[in-house]
Amino acid sequence: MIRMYGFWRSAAAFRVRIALNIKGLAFTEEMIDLDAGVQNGAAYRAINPQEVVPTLLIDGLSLTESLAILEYLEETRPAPPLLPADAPGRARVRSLAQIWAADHHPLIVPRIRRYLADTLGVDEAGRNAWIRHWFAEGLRIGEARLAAEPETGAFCHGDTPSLADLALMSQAMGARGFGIDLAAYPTVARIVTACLAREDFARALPLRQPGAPAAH
Ligand SMILES: N[C@@H](CCC(=O)N[C@@H](CS)C(=O)NCC(=O)O)C(=O)O
Repeated sequence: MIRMYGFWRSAAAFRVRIALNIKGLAFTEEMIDLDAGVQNGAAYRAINPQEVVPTLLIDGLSLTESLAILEYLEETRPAPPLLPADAPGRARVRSLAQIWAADHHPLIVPRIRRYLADTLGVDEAGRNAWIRHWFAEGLRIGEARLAAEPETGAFCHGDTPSLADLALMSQAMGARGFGIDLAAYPTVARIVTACLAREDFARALPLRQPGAPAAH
């Protein structure tokens, strides 16, 4: 059985949930309450010394870092593929995925928010401005590329989902949660709509996980 340590709101866990769903892999998820600081306790630190989610227990391994986990799933469970068959296509998909997962997501995680508040004394309004700025930057840059590049199709790369869509969705849903209107990014908004129409993406949504606030 595949097990994941995650959290309902975690963008990184969201990416992995989508991939597991697309590949038809059954899994259970134990929620590590990031708001309560459970990730920093001794019990979870023994599981993941980085004190972050996700951690994926699979094939007798304990894997961390969502992009590494996604690549492992792709190599060991290649169908259906989340990377294109051609090297230039794979380079493009990885490049897009890293915009959101490696450049922008790390700027808004709880430990960064805590440092802004506790060490730098940034108030809540300042912290929210920071978070919205970096969400918007990721969407602005993504929109510029997706709108201009001919490889963009119904999804970020062609007409089937790839790792780029997983990373885009994880940031776009977070941005929406912070009141950013995706309509300002029409290609992004169109791809988000296409992803949301799929059951494998929808079932992985943060607000559909145990512990999430009830939708209103
Ligand atoms: N680059 C890592 C990011 C992991 C990460 O920062 N996860 C967040 C939740 S999305 C977390 O657990 N944060 C805990 C904290 O910052 O205290 C990945 O993609 O897996």
